Amino acid sequence: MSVRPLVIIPDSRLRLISEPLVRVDAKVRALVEDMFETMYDAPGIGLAAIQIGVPERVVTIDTAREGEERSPLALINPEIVTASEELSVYQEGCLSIPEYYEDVERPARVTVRFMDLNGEMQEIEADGLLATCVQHEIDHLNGVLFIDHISKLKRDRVVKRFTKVAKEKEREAGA
Ligand code: GNR
Ligand code: NI
Repeated sequence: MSVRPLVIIPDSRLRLISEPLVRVDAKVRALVEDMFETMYDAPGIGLAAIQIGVPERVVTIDTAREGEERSPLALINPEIVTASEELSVYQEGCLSIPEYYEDVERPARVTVRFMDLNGEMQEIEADGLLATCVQHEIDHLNGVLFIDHISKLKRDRVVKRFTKVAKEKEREAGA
């Protein structure tokens, strides 16, 4: 069990399409444990495996508030099967784009099909923050970031800022 380093933009791994899993074995369970540990440590309400550099279709979520009991949810190969026409707006953030927040509009309710840690198919209906979070995480599995849903002007500005920081860090490390 360990907290793993987070992959931050503009790292090109965040643009990979993650691979589906064929079965849930001990290796997948160990990955999920590391993902929960990393997500709670951050802290964040969701994490996709690619955010710790693993291009597999695995997501962890816990939208319980601080002080509330934990409600961990692990989704293997999650898929949206239905989405409401009604949209809702949430201010989103992403552990791969630290300390940047912007409003994003998405379907207000979704039905999600996935495999659980016992390898059994499950379906959940989500609304509110959970609906937003699960869509944000499934986007990660497809190489999509929440900044892809905002204006190009805002997106270019934030990518530029993180690119500059990454170059500075690289230079410090190399010097
Ligand atoms: O911690 C997170 N908070 C959040 C807030 C609003 C919408 C989505 C999210 S997910 C984010 C963690 C993350 O980057 N998951 O990929
Ligand atoms: Ni994210």
